Amino acid sequence: MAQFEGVSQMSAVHPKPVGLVLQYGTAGFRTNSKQLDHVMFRMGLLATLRSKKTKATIGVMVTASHNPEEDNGVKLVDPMGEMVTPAWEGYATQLANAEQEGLLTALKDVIEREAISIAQEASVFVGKDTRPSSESLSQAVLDGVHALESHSKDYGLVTTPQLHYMVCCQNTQGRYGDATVKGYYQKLSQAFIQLTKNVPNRTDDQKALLVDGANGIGALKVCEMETYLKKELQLSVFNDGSSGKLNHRCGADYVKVQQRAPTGVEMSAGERCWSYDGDADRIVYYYSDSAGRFHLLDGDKIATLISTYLKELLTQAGLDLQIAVVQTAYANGSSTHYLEDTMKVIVRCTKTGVKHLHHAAQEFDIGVYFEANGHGTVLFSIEAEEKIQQLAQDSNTNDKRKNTALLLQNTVNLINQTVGDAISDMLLIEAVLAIRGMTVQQWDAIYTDLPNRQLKVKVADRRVIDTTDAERRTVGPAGLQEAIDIPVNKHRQARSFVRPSGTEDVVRVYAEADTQESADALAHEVSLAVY
Ligand code: 16G
Ligand code: ZN
Repeated sequence: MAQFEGVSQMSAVHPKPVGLVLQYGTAGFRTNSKQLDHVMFRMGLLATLRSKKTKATIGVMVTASHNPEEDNGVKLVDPMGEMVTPAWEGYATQLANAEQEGLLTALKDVIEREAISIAQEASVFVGKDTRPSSESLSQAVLDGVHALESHSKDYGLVTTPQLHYMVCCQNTQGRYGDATVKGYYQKLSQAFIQLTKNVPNRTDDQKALLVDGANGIGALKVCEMETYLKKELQLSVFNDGSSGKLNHRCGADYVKVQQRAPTGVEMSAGERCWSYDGDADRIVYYYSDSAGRFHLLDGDKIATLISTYLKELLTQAGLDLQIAVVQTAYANGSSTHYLEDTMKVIVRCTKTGVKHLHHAAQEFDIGVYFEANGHGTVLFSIEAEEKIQQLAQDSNTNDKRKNTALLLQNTVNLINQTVGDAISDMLLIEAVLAIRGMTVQQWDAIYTDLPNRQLKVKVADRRVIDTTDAERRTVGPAGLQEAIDIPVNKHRQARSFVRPSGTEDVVRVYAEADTQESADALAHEVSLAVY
């Protein structure tokens, strides 16, 4: 078939290094950018097949998020903006690893197994982050799409959540919004302005924020967004990519793991600051107090702030909707306690990786999910959205309930439900702080984090570690869990777990305890058990 000839010809331009084996991991393929050209071309092919199969637009995002600038990566976005299914992750691995002469066979195998009609039209949206390698790698994706004679739309430089949003808008015929970057800014900024317009006496100080753009796409896009906000937020953007290196000593991952401020941000005591990661799907807040102590407000604090706000609104509106918070093993023990015991909301724990949290959050009327690293969003069920809308339009409702329903409606519009979105999360957090008249210190004081420490351990083969109970315990190799339990039992309020990383060739160790010294010692003792 002509199409397969096109694939053969074009794949010769994007040859696979013989013997190279890569795996579609937690967040797609991710490795040194020099090894990825053939993978990108093949993901263009696979996205086209997925589009033919689903009869919908599929997204391909070229990014390696918080990894160093030299790395790159790629992930596929399914029709509603969600991650692709496990079977297709398997096809992605199969296609990426087929040697040059076996590519057509591998491709035809997917077509056969999925009973794909090759004549079906296809459409693929492509986006990329600001890494120097992203330009040519996204061209390789487009080459793959065109080799199968499919339609493509190249969004160029966008954040990962923006691409997810475009895919969802396109496949819902605009019901979710316009599939344009401008449409995205308009929808979010209007919702933010509506939410904050009745907040009395917001001073310039309350509107001012410092931003660490991680020298990446987030910096670029938040500046674009700012013009739509009509001075309702006043941002000072640092690490905007004009001089520094992407994610180097800055960005959400650095701040969270190192528990310190990024370089390049001039913060004074009490000022609200936040950091994005390299593709702007994560956000963490922080400030330093008058004694110069650094305070981090991570994904757990964000989930608490948002779920408290939503729960209050639901009570005020008299809406009987079930709200739950989804976390991972990394969630600080204090946050889980606070949510369960004080807030009385349902808390679920899943494995690391957005797809797991997203899936769990879909089971509730309102599912707030955040990883401690700052990746998260809120999902509203169709029924929940309908109930909110009915109440907002009901002429028999009293003014107070109606206003609350309108707040809820604008909150829904402000949230990018397709995936965690640092720009949308930031606007939501700012709106909640403004509506509740809270300072960042008051937000921080809702509960006190247990001191914690994360370490990485390099081992011969990290895959020998097998976990259970949402990665909170190990079941292999034999004896490891017992070796972890011994030091855990020696410390107070202690918890620790280990898991193989899905993005790096390391084992991750997490420990928390009543003091920083204890948490550090525990992390160290547990890493010795892993060797
Ligand atoms: C990826 C995941 C993130 C997870 C991280 C864990 C997505 C979109 N991203 O960045 O959610 O926290 O991996 O990395 O799923 P690790 O397995 O190396 O600890
Ligand atoms: Zn990211």
